[in-house]
Amino acid sequence: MERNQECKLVKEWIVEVGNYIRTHIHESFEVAEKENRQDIVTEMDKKVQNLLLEKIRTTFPEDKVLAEENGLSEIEEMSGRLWIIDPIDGTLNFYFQRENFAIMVALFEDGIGQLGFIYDVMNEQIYWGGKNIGVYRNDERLMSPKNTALSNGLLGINAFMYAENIEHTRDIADKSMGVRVYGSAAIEFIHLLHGRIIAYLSNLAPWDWAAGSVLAEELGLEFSALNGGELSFDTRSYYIVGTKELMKEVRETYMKC
Ligand code: 2AM
Ligand code: CA
Ligand code: CA
Ligand code: CA
Repeated sequence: MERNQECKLVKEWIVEVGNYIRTHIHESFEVAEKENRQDIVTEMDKKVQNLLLEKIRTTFPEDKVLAEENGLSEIEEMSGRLWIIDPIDGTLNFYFQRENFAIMVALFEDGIGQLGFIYDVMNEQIYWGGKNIGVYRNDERLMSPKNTALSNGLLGINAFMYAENIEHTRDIADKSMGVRVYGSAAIEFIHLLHGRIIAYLSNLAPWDWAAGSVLAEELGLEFSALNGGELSFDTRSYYIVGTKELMKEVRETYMKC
């Protein structure tokens, strides 16, 4: 299937599943704890993942899938086509606020990001695009955000990393104009694509950073592990994405490699 056609199809699937969430948004959902009491999964997370999975498996039976829920969170190797799914990013926001959450899907080929999709379900805005095809919000093409230096913009951060100064998070944040915490990696990426924040630092699993990284890179932003090393598809990593100017300063001042 051609890239364009593939992109259009996946966009339609995500919007359809997002519409399903919106029609059920005022219902109560069963919820279960995962690793700790703040780490929860609702029946809607699982339902959304299954709906997307079914469509991917039917249309692309050869492709691999890595996804947060239902035992699909490990991958043996990165060769070939791999879909990475976060069915609901910002589950705590979904559960307590019924907004500020998103569906994220990415396509990687041989470990390289090709397509990214972030659907802000309650605002009905889909951010999509990929390598050499640009980045769009619904039908509108986004321009690259300004290449702002660390000292001139706001940062999205993980509050725990700030509090504990993990990998110099607080040192970096204190050089900026201020920090923001939105509670969803997807929502942070959306602000970043629009230039409303100029970097995002967090402790993320691959499904948290995959789609956003593809879109950010296409708009001229850079991403890496916060210690300068490789990002892992096997585990969570301290992650940073930001403008080139900011990343240069962070690399030169704080990264070990
Ligand atoms: P999630 O809602 O899909 O779990 C909130 O802090 C942001 O970090 C969300 O994007 C959340 O994704 C992500 N996150 C990743 N790992 C997390 C964890 N162990 N606990 C809470 N949030 C986590
Ligand atoms: Ca989760
Ligand atoms: Ca997530
Ligand atoms: Ca999730």
